[in-house]
Amino acid sequence: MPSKATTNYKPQTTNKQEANGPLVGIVMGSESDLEIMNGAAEMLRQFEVEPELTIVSAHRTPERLREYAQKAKERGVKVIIAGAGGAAHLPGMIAANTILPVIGVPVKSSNSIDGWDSMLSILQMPYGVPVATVALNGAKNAGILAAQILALHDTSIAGKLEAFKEYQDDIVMESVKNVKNLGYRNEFD
Ligand code: RP5
Repeated sequence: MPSKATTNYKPQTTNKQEANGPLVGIVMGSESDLEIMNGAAEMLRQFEVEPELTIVSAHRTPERLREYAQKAKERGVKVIIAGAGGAAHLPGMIAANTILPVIGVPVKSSNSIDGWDSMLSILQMPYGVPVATVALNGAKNAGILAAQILALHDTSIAGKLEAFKEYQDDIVMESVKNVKNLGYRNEFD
């Protein structure tokens, strides 16, 4: 039998954001979107933002969608990332029910026709209800964009984004060296 102390144990977190509730909500139409949408969560963790992540289906759980979108702001969420495939109405319908910024991720899913269906469903929002749409399967960029929005009011996240930019520069410059070493003419560097 575990002791009372053991059963009452709750993991302590040093992450201020985790203790205060999620700043970013990641939702997706189906568990089958998780492989792609996990990219957004992984990216955010690189900036020490622990998002919440769950399934909300525009078509299969319309009431849950409404409740999630309408309660997100009062729960302290600042940005919502929504991903779906096929007839991808989730990001748009989330945006219809909140004033929080919504980043849409078109997912190439089992029911997609090449992903264009999902992309256009998310991209072609009518006037008044914007969704910031990233590339097909671009969940990682959605994570970065969400971090950039948070960084407007968080110098710690801003610093991590600056470091990330420098890292990307370093990676490309490494490739420049590699290609030059292969013997290609380059009088620029
Ligand atoms: C969309 O339909 C989901 O977002 C998913 O991309 C796609 C297929 O869903 P499942 O049939 O795999 O649950 O609503």
